[in-house]
Amino acid sequence: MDRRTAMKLGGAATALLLSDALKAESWAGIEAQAQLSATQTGAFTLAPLPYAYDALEPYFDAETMHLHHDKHQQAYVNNLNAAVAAHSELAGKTVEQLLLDLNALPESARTAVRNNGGGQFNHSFWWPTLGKGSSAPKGELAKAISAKYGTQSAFEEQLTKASLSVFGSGWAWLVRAPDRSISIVTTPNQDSPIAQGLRPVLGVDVWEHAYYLKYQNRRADYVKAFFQVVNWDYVSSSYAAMNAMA
Ligand code: MN3
Repeated sequence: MDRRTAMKLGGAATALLLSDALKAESWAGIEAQAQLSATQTGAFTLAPLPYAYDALEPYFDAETMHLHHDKHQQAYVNNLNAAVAAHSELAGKTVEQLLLDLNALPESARTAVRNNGGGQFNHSFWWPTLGKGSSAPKGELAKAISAKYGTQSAFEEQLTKASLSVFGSGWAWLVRAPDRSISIVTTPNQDSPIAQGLRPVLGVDVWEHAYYLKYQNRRADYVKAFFQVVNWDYVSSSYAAMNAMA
């Protein structure tokens, strides 16, 4: 099956094809990631938000969402395109392929791809995990969280603690390792868990651009608000899809 055929078959098939090509231990059928995988031209693009800019009000304000998505993520996309355009051997690679083996990249592109490819991947992963209308994890994810952390509130406390521990800009994540274990990790800047072989399940963007307009320096208030806008239905089904595939 060639890539064009895989694209026509949709996200899940594309993800499987990539898994094959990369001999990855596991590959999640996460919709946002599959959409990214379908970017075949080397011309990375900014996908629209999967909801209205004001959909997460009053927790995440519309103005922040506009800036965060339209300006910050767009800048990552533009810079990633520029970095890849300067290296013909990188043409056609997906953002995941670029991030999975940063050491294989030409040294002159490595930092730009790490930062901007990470920014593109992390934000594209992130937007669909947000939304309103579901308040708790379900199914396999609910079981995994209670096995590891005891209760949902204990888990949220741990993820909050990790979010507050990030010095400067970065992310806190719930990740899934190839052995199916889950854990909480942090990454600096736009480093992505996939570069460490970990699949993100849930992330908290703790860059000030995510919260400064509304919450100023009060990162703790922002993280509290974050838990009001997690789309647990989406996150739970993405997690179940990871388990189903590996
Ligand atoms: Mn951000």
